[in-house]
Amino acid sequence: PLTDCYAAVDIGASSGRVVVGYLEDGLIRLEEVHRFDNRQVRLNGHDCWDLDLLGTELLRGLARCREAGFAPKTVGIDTWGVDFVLLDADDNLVGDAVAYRDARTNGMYEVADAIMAPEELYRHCGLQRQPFNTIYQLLALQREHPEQLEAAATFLMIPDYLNFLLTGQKAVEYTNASTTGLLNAETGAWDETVMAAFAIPRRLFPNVTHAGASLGPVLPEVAEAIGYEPRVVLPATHDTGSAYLAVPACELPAVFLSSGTWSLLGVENRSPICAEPAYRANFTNEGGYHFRYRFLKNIMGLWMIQSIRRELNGIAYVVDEKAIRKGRLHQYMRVEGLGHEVDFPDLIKAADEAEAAGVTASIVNVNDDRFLAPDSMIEEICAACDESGQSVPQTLGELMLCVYESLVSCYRDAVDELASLAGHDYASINIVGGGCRDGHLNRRTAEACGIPVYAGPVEGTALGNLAVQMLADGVFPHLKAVRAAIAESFEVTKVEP
Ligand code: ADP
Ligand code: LRH
Repeated sequence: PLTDCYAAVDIGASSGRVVVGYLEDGLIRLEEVHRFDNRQVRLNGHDCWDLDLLGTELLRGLARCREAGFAPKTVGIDTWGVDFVLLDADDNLVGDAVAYRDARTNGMYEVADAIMAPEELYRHCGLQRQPFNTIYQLLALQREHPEQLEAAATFLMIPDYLNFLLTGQKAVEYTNASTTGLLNAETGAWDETVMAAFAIPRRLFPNVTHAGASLGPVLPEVAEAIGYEPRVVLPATHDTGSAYLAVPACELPAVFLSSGTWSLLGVENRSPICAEPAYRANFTNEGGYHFRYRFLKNIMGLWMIQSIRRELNGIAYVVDEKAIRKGRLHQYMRVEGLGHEVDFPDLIKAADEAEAAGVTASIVNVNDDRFLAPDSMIEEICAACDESGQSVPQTLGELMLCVYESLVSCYRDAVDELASLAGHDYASINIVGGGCRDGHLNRRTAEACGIPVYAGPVEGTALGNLAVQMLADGVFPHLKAVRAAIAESFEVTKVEP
């Protein structure tokens, strides 16, 4: 097998994949060896991640590397942010891995604000206020299951937990830890003032470890199961942190957009901006690789499109027989005569046709929390149009146009906010992630923002993950060199406004 290679395990909220990366004639090559649908399960009254599924797919994916003729030297795991597990003193799980869209954080803003004003919290952590930030999840846990916090010995985030399964080592990686709301944005260490104020036990949190560090070889039983013995190296374990690393930044100054379940739109800075105007614009400062900060806005993103697709296909978002509230076949917008499940290209086609027919799109505020986990995304969008006195979508095309128009108007506002905070305009938007395969969205983004869009690479996140592994192995001397190799190795599509 080829041993001069690296494996990225990149797990987003909607799907996970294992991608092998290696160098060939100075260019970076990728081969996807495994892909699976991620899902949530209803456990003990909450929507939770299926840790068994994640563990199984992780091992299956690593075994597939070997079957495809690779025995990667190192493996790196990244996932979505904010979510965590607790382990007891014997390293057994305490409670479930509750997922960030679960309703347990309802009402936690009020609880938190009574302890510390949100602008004060922002001065410490520089994190965009969102109901699912880890800090609010921990406050919810304090109220519902204080005994779990008492029984716990270690807090690990999802990628940290998967690393623990592979190696037996417990480490919390910095980029993902920066999505908790408990890390100090300036120092990059756990913010003891914040932890003390919110009575979050500091003892649970291992000191943060940085991307590039090695956790050592996989456990013997893992090596046996997958057929080789890689070391586990920490990439930027937050998927958005990995994605931003892989942006080719074609026309400077560039706005970055990591486009997947979420649209993460922003720029890379050398220091955090925790001042009042950034707080008011609700931009986040997430920790990046090697002293970089992602100054960005979380925009509801393609989650809305994923939800419409699932709903039309009658697929539950949370696996539970009783959970008909999510994922029932929508009565009013069946796609007739397709002969197959509705897929993204079908939805794009519906939008293209409505646009060609001259439909005027209604616009909703995509960042309204009502769209985080509605019972029916289609009905929620229609209700928002109705409540704001606009025409209610009657066809799939009208619905899709509404989503696209609403998304790109939010992109435009975010680009404008960035420009006014930075004091200069931006020349381009560089999109990476699954969403950059959406030609309708790319074109409308360029039109709405009035600057060119550069779309690609699609597997930006896996690529950013691999980049750090290659840096750790000395394949490239520094980040600038890997970024140059990425720009040379992958085709990027330019879309003019
Ligand atoms: P995540 O990592 O958050 O799970 P991805 O980066 O895999 O998300 O992106 C998933 C999104 O990519 C989907 O929601 C969809 O909007 C878009 N997408 C995937 N495949 C296609 C396709 N064939 N055409 C257009 N868009 C697509
Ligand atoms: C994108 C992402 C985003 C977080 C959200 C929970 O996958 O990591 O950066 O805010 O998921």
